[in-house]
Amino acid sequence: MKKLEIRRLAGAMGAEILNVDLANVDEETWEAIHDAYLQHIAIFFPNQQLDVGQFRAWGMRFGSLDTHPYLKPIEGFAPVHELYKGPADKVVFGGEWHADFTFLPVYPQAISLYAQITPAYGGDTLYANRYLAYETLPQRYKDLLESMEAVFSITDFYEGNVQLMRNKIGKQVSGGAVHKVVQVHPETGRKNLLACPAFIKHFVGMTVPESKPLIEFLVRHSTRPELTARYSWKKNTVGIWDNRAALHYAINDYAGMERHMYRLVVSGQEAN
Ligand SMILES: O=C(O)CCC(=O)C(=O)O
Ligand SMILES: [Fe+2]
Repeated sequence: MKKLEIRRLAGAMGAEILNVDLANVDEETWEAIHDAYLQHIAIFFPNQQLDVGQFRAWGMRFGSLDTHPYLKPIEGFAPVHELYKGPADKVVFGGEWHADFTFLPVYPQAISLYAQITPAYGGDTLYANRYLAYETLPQRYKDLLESMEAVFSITDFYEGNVQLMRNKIGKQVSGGAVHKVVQVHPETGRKNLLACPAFIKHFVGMTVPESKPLIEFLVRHSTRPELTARYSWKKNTVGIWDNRAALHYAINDYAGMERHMYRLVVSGQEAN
């Protein structure tokens, strides 16, 4: 196996891997990639030449794939689907800090995108490291949060997002879930903070107004610039991020231009 050539994106998280052809990955290289994914949380592979089937096979190395309840799959390649934002489209998919589908009891492990068309500038994705969010809390907050749970539900944000997308299907998910605020990552065993502003509603045993100040603090803390990385996509880059360790945010700053991604979602497992 050749050693991975890794270029870190920022102090907090994220890395580009420069010397791998995802169409030809032997077992040892796969293990190194998987280690890099767990360590860097979001990893990106520029200049890949995969067909949709190969992209799907890449995703399936991480686990089984989820069918998206709102978006049509690419014909013949379900459940891989597309994200497309055209020059006149106003709404972006994922334009708020979130971890995907945390309004479900079991939420996805990972999201992978494969860039097909990227705007001349803009359309970056922001990521925030949830391990660091936990680790940088003062001990008193860690103690307080250890036993706390929160209610997450699907919100107008997500419904509105998807309503305006082109390749949608009519199905709706109604979601509501209770999660521990301090989560233990099933593979790394590391604690991380789940303060997902798109979907978190209130703490269990507290009303919305009672929860609001602490939620606001935790979200602000989780998304401080020091805890984030930003990725600027180029055509043919494949990226994957660990939805159990990151928040992410799609930046809506390329009005008048096109952005087109293939997308797949790796299924999560029952929480511990
Ligand atoms: O398009 C992006 O940059 C990310 C969108 C998003 O939130 C997702 O794919 O889950
Ligand atoms: Fe997302």
